[in-house]
Amino acid sequence: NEQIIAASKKHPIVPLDEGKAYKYGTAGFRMRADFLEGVSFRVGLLSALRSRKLNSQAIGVMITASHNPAADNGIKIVDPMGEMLEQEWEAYSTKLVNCSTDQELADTYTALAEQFKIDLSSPAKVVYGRDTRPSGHTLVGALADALDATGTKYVDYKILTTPQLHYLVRCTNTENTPLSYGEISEAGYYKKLSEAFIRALAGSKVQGTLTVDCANGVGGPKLSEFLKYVPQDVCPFDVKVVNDAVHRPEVLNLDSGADFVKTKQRAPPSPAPVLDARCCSFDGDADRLIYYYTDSKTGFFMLDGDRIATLAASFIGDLVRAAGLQEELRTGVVQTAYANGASTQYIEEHLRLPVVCTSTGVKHLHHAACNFDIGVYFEANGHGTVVFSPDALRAFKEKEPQSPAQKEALDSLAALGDLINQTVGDALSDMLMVEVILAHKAWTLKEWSTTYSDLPNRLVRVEVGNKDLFQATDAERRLSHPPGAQDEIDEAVKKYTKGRSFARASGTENACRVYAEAATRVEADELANKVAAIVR
Ligand code: 16G
Ligand code: ZN
Repeated sequence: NEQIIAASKKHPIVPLDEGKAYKYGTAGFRMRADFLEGVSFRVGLLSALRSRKLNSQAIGVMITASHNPAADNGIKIVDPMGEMLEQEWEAYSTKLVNCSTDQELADTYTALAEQFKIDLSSPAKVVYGRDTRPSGHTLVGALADALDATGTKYVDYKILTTPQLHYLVRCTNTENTPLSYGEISEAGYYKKLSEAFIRALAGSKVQGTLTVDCANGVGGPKLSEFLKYVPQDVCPFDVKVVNDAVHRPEVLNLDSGADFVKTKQRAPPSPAPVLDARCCSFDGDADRLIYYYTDSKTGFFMLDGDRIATLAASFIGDLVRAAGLQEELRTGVVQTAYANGASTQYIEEHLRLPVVCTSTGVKHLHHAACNFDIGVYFEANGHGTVVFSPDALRAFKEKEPQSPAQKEALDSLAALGDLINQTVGDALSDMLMVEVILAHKAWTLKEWSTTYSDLPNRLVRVEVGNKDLFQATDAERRLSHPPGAQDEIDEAVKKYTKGRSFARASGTENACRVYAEAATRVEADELANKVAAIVR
């Protein structure tokens, strides 16, 4: 305890304004970086406890603020299989971070250890990485001091994308087991992906050039590194990496990246859009992906998370049938209330697959997707992946094919199982999946975009005094509080053809968000404004 107190003095916590507390939110602790040094130290203490609680398995810590401005940063804890921290422990980390003195911190740490019967002399391990933000350097220093003070072994993987860190955590904890996930190194990640990419293409050729906007974040250098692992003679893959100025931290996420494209509904101004070019954007830590193109007649067209989900579900659904596994394996799609109603209808009626709706936040979607043998999940904002159950992966490898076509389908499914990051949404891995599917179907983005037509929709951010007054149920599709609000919303929605609208409190800022869709642009806007007025 002396050691913890002495080390903590070097990384004091910044007191917040009266009545405010730090909170482990949807994406961990996230705010202006100057507040986070003490937080990072305390997250180190918590990760050490969590590792010891889970039989010395490695815990991951990722330092990133994703698509937020360069001056922000954030800290997230990753559980042993590469999944998000268990929810109950979010509360313990919030508790530890909000201790007001070093003594209270040390006492709370000891109390948690006692509560969970943790042997503080057993081994513990933490692995961590950070994005390209300059503040990350100080934050990992504070983290390492906490790990030293608690006798925890650690590996500093330096600069990584968020999904790479998730990958490394899973590899570390499955080494030399039947669940082994890959070589425990950044190079191992590239090798696994490039090898699976070639296998999944199975001779199909990627057409034309793909332009990848990397938001001037960590995805740029990592994508360039990955490309060195793709032998151009075997597998021609023409990628133009743009917005990769990581040496200029002030331009991170500036007028670029997946969040910019999704919220502004337009291509990044730089480089100047090229007509009909196949483009995609990563976000600042490369866990979100959005595709788009600009047509000479119809202008900008975006293929967001909903489109990626439908593309993946349609392709994988066909493969499962071709492999004769449709009776054995349950395939389904998980969305949030933000998914365009047209995409949901397309999946249910055209692809004939079940759709589950969950609350916003990757942990909710991921969890629900794991209830299927093949679970496709994407948020409309471009974060998502496809998860395969152990039964599914076994079937791909062990089922005896009865025909060459069936063998081909089984091999493709096995390759996708290796290509698609099983731990979390991964822009690089998802991009390779999309490229594989487009290559197999010989589709351009235009052909992909004609599978269904989106309902016009509008998202409004509403400033409210206290967003906690707004409580939602039914996967955030209905308000239970304040009383009466939902009845008013229902009244408004009834008046519109194909109308759908909901309001929910943001999990990341003090505001409410209103989403509305309807048969026409004018109606969607009108409905959004009406519901915003009800909430305001
Ligand atoms: C976080 C979530 C993201 C979600 C967003 C919603 C993770 C890793 N990230 O960024 O999935 O879409 O919050 O923000 O879970 P909101 O609650 O402010 O609308
Ligand atoms: Zn991100």
